[in-house]
Amino acid sequence: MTEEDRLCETTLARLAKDTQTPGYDRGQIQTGIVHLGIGAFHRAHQAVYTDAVLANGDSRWGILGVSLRSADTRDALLPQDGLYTVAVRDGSGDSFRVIGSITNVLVAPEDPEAVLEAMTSPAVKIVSLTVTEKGYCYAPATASLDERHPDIVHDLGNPAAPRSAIGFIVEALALRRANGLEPFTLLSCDNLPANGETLKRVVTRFAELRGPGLATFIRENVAFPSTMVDRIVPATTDVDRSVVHETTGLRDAWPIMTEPFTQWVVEDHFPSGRPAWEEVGVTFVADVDAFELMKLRLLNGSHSTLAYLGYLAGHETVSDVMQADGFGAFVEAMMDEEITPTLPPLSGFDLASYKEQLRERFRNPALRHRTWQIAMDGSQKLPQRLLNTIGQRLEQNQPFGRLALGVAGWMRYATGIDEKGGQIDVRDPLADEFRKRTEGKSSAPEILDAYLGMKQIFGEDLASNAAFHTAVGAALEKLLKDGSAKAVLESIGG
Ligand code: CS2
Repeated sequence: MTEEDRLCETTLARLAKDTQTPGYDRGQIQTGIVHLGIGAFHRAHQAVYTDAVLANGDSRWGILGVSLRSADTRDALLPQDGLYTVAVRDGSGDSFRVIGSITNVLVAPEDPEAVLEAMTSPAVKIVSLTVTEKGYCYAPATASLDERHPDIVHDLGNPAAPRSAIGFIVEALALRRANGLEPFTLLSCDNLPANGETLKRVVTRFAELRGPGLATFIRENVAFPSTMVDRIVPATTDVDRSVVHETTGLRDAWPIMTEPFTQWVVEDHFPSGRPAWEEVGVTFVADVDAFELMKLRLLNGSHSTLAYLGYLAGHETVSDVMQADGFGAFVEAMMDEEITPTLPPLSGFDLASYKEQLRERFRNPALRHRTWQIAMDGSQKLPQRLLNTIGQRLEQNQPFGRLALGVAGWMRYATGIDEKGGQIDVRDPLADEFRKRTEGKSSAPEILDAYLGMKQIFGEDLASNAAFHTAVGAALEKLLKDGSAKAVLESIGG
């Protein structure tokens, strides 16, 4: 591979004709947004909407991306002048578009000061985040700041050289306040219920630990609109890189693979201004909660359930799982009978087609979305994806056998041993604790109790609820005895 065929400003003209390019003068773009957590999802979603705003002629909204851990994204994108390809794929063919909205990428651990400097620039009006659930440094069951989290302890002791997103945000707000600059709007784009409020809760608590004045300032002056974000973005593989190279004619070190569907619903509360995202497909609403719950419970709840049960049944991707006997019917019944009755009404919204479309998206044969990828960080995902829904079913005194099978699937998966006795590479901030708690235990009641002791996931109420105990215990028993494929078939009466 030569440098001449690498995607960058000077090679853009050589792209295959049907590849869409930025089409605006990138030299004129200012940085108006700092984005923390510049992973694949951000590059398939917010950066694409913002690219369209820049193409509409408003050059104030370039994005400076920050990686909080590794240098991979910076190393891939900077030699390409921040450009990258988004490949949109479904069964009917692929389309390719080069995105130009990223103006720079910083790697926080290498130079925290540079990140703070970017965040305190007067031109920056928005700090957005996709740092995943664990990036909020909270206890999953309560979504309140984990004050013993090592990064939080570190950042309280070293405010000028933080490690966590929370530490960066609070220090940058303190500096802006000291410099007489208006604060930025904080825009959480992670899959959490009431993500704006959650961010506000952890940020103000952290600020309180630094000193009362700062916390009051933040509470009174900083906007935290909530958002619902949606687009399926599997991890990029080398095969994907080759496809992009062959089709577009240029080599991209880190292209993004995604689906045609994309959705962004945002609360319209941006006191310092925002891009005209409404002109490029974003929906602005007064309150996003009902959308967020719908998406988290129907899409992400089903996704996680399919990931655990599908992985255990030996399936590599979500579309493979959807083709396997019984799984499609299982997820449909789970959505209709167990999840839908827990959702707040959304007037004028066609929920039946939304659910049908979700299953169609899961079946997308062109996306190789690995069950293993979705299975990651289950301890951080379970409460908002499955447990809160179950909590509501319990209040309604209604059955929740399929949701319970999803939770049991996670427990079985997190033991680290698959149905054939092979190792599972369990990625989770609490993976060590799972191992310690379940080691040497083989019966369903023992394993169940080991997990339910983790109050940071299950909370007090659920862990001690007899009906929950019985349902998840029975599901786990079935999984251990019969395996996932059979348990799924039985739960749809097959
Ligand atoms: C997935 C999500 O990996 C996961 O946990 O459930 O990333 C999902 O693909 C997105 O939320 C879709 O919007």
